[in-house]
Amino acid sequence: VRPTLAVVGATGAVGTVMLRILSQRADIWGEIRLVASPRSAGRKLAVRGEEVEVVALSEEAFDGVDVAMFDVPDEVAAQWAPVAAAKGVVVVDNSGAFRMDPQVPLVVPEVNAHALRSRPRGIVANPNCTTLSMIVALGALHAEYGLRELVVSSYQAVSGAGRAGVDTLRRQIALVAGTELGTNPGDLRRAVGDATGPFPEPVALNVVPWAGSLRADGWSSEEMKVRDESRKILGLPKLPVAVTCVRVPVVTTHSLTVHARFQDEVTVEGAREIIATAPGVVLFDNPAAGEFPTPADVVGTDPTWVGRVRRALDDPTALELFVCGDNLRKGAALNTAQIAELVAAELA
Ligand code: 2RA
Repeated sequence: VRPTLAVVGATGAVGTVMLRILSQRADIWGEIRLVASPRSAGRKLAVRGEEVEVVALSEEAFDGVDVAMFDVPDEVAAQWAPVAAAKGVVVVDNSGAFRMDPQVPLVVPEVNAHALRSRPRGIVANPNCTTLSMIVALGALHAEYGLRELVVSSYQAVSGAGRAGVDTLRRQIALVAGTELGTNPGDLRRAVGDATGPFPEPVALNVVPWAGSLRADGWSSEEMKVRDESRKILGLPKLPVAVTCVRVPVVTTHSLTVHARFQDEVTVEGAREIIATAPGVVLFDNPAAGEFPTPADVVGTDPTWVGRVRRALDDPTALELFVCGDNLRKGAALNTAQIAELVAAELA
């Protein structure tokens, strides 16, 4: 019999993309049960071409379930993932609740599928979308060259902050379109007023050097996630990682600039070949023809796109890259689906 899958958080921003991905990928599942907050119970959503009624999150919702994907806030996952796991369900959790738990593997199938073997809590964690948007490319380069240091800046899409993020950008764009706002200090902030949604500053016609919440010494939670999760996935617990996370007025697809230093000298030709042949990565790098990845082209696609591959001018062991990945697909739903498929293959 084919395994039963539960999608917990089916009505959210990532849940919506998940249902689309489940409809597009090889159909390995028996029942797909859609689970959400009691507020959404009774709604009908389409998956695999069928309307499925959403059931409320409860212990019984996990009866007979083999694998459950969680796309819910941290506190909901922290409460309910152990409930599901106690019933023998393998949980693939996309929240931040368990990622750094040493008893929970943090898995990117192209990079560290082997980590799936040990999951004593019955929970597997899916990385944060910013980490995921670059780590497949970096994992491939690390396997060949041995990573020694990372310096990263992100250009994060507003859908990383969920539906509220997208609604906020759209509202602000409507407010500023056709005006001369953005030409005097503070004019954008005054026009937008309190309507900054999940962001601390206007995001339309602006860039905001902040994502997440405040951590020690001025770091943001998003920056700490990129550092901690990259170390865990790559198995490099002491990797020096310098990161600044920035929100930009893009709906979906995170971009990153990466300065990656390796053990020995690298060549652009070698790096390009690794990137071009790595599973899940696309090399799109011909600046003479105006070709490099941008969110406008990458959104809605599965791979990690890499362009602007250069050797650092002052360090023959380092590369400079520009990387784009759809933060809702590989950055969230797709990676979760890939992990769940690996677990399902074990159960078969
Ligand atoms: C963001 N990475 O883009 C976060 C969401 N997990 O806000």
